[in-house]
Amino acid sequence: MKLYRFAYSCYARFAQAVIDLAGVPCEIVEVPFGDREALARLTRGYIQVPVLERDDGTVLTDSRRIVETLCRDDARFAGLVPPAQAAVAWAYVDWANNLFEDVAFRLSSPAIARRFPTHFERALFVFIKERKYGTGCLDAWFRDADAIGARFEELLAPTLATLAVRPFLLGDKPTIADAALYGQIVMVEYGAADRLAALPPQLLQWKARLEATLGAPPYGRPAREHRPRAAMDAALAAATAGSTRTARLELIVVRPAVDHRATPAEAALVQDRGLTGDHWATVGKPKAQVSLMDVRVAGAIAARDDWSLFGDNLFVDLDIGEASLRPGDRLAIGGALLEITDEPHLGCRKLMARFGADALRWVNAKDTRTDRRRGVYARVIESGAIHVGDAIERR
Ligand SMILES: N[C@@H](CCC(=O)N[C@@H](CS)C(=O)NCC(=O)O)C(=O)O
Repeated sequence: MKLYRFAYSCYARFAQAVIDLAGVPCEIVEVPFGDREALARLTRGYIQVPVLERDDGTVLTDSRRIVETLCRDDARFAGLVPPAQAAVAWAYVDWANNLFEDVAFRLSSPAIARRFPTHFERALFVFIKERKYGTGCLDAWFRDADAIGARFEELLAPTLATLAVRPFLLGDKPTIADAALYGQIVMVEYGAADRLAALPPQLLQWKARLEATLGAPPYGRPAREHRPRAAMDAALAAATAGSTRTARLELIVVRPAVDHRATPAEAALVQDRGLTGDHWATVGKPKAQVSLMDVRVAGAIAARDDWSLFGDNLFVDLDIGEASLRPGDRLAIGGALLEITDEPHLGCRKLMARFGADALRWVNAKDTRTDRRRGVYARVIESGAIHVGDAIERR
């Protein structure tokens, strides 16, 4: 099945979490906020998310209808609404997606508006909100963020009391109620991460527990911190001044599916394909079988725990700028041999969604483009095993 979503959408994330909790494979399709032509064609005119396209071709809209239908028709979802708790589970879902959402979206929307990659998308988001809530509503919500935040905490208090005494909302296992809360929490993380971080620890502990059952972390989330350009400049300058290059492989990131990540200590590179288990090895371009990113740049943008969000495969302590690495140059890592290609690698809307608008501008800046801050693509010339810590040698 395919789930169409916006990354920030609480309703889409609710449906996605339900599907992931059931362990059902699902392709996530990121819908550009400003271009919903494909969505409108698929649904014959519905342009909100989520939309679910099932394997038999049927199309479902509206998160409640999607989740109801899956839990009713498909045995794989049965455990997510235990019959003895069906009433309370659905009541919590409806509370989370209505009353609680009404506060959570006001808290998140001012920053969500700023995170769209195009002026048009930002303007469209503001236009839609102002049409519904009046001119200047986003500015007012930004101004009133403390009061809205206080109401958010008040509404969340009973949930936190429950999570202090049991692992998930209705017991030992996650249900649709946890999925609905997760949708709201991801939206707030997207738009007001600092408010979330300031909440009592049981919420973040629950979130980590739930994410551990959703699939390989970090699960398409935004980075914990969006740094301003000056901070990235300073961090890169400090890293460059302080140490010599180790020419070692520091991190391996495998992407088993869209938004899913694994960071194994060892992996295999396969000739003319890429990293085993990485979905790009089957669908990627021949000149972009694997991507390499400089750890100094990655460290300037984000904490190490967030590096896998870049979507690059090999994090290397190596100068990968054009002056030292030309297309056609070869690098031996572990038992494998790579060849640098001329496929351009630039930051896109996903990078902005995860690391912020400043990070996107910073990696794509024209005056430093030849440094290849975003990374570089390579082909696999010889198959072989690679390990974190392997030396990287030019051949
Ligand atoms: N009742 C619907 C609501 C869906 C909804 O409001 N989706 C928002 C994203 S969170 C959307 O698509 N908005 C499009 C727009 O504002 O133009 C559901 O639960 O799926």
